[in-house]
Amino acid sequence: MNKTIIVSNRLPLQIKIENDQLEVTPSVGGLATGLKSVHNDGKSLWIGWSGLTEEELSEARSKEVKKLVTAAKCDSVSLTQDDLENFYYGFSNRTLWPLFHYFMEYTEFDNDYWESYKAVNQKFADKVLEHLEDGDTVWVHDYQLLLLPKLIKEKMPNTTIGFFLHIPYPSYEIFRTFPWREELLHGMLGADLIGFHTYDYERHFLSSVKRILRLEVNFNEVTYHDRIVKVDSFPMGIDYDKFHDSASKHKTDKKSELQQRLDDHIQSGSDAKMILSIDRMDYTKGIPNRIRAFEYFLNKYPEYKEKVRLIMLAVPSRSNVPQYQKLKRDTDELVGRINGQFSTVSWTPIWYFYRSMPFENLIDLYTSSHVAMITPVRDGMNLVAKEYVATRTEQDGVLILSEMAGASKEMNESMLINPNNFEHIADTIKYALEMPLEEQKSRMKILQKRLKRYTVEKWAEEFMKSLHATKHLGAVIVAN
Ligand code: GDG
Repeated sequence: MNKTIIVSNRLPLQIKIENDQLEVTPSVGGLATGLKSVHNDGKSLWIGWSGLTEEELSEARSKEVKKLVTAAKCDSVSLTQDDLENFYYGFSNRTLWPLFHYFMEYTEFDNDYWESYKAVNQKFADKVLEHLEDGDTVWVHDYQLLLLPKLIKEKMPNTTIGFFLHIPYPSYEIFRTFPWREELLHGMLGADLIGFHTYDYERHFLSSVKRILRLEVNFNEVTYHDRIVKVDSFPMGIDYDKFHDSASKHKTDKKSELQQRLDDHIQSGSDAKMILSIDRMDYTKGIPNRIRAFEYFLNKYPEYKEKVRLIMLAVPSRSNVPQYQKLKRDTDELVGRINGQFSTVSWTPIWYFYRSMPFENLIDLYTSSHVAMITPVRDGMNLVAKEYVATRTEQDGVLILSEMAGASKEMNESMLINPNNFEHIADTIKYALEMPLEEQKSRMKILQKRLKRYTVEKWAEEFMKSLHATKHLGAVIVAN
């Protein structure tokens, strides 16, 4: 029986050293959930990095990790501290991440980073090739592994390879500035199917392929050597039932301390309302803009003072990259300034948490907030927006969503805003806070129906179906 190999930068397990002991927890992220059906059914293997560098692993410990990883039907790629610095924090997060999110001013083109990126992609390829047999299928994930499809295809041309990009694909005008643009495109075109979250990303990619490589493109098919590469959009969903059911169950569970505090706030005034935002602390998520827009709202509509609170959960991320450190300082300062300026003895306008929270607290936040304000300046999809909607079991609540998030393409019934237009955001916050229940429900109902239908499992299923169908495309071009 042929197998499916999933490849991503990180494995669907988190391995840490705590008190000199290895600690393993399964990842609860969207990708791990979505690929459960692909990974658990039938014959499959997941390849990725364990989270511990070679320097952190003694020989004995490596064996222990190997055992844990094998038990979860995985195999790990061994990375050094230097790989981590140059491939991960360097090329992946200081070059590709900012460039693909339109942050040209943050993008570093560094040859050492590039060399490391190529070397680490080769390490992943070697690991895949160790396991690969004729007729197997490989699904490669995300921007850390753009060169991998080609490295596999060159050695094993009969392998069916899928690639999915979780972040935006930028317009040609941005992508063309990239010094290694041809190599990157050839790397991706090693795949038989290339998937993006939205049709726009797909179009941008095809335009780069046409203009940079001068390849023939027919609708969404690229003729590449003796093959056809299919390009398509697969908007990623969430595990709808998990969020919806947790929110229903949450009503009868014993209240957490956080929930108690949230209830106290809501009961503090007859119309006290909460606006929620949750993101990784990342400059693409538009955190400072959101705080400034909230300040603008309080100035423009002072009658809302003491009646509304912004709850902001910012999860620490990539904190050794300078731009992330600056973002953290700017955010701290902005929150401090606004709270200093507006607070009263009984009211603090912004509750700011810089940490991650357990899943149950996330549900507390989603279910207690009248409005969710998800306003990235650029975001591949944004699953938080979808999770908020899934937890609204009474179909009340309003989602304010940035047009710059991939999710906006499927969530027209939310209140769409441009994250740079504070005037419009302020008016939208007011509208959301005053929206009649009937309108909230009619919007939520449609949003929920769509999310329930196109879940993350469905996303994985559709991608795999489309990937297997490409076998037929290969046959057509050979016959011609
Ligand atoms: C990338 C792309 C694309 C957040 N805080 C906590 C927590 N979370 C969970 C959320 C959500 C996930 O993390 C974040 O997903 P997003 O999609 O919002 O954002 P990225 O991490 O930037 O993901 C993005 C995604 O890939 C998938 O393709 O949508 O555009 O940038 O699931 O619930 N979970 C827990 N505690 C927290 O404090 N337990």
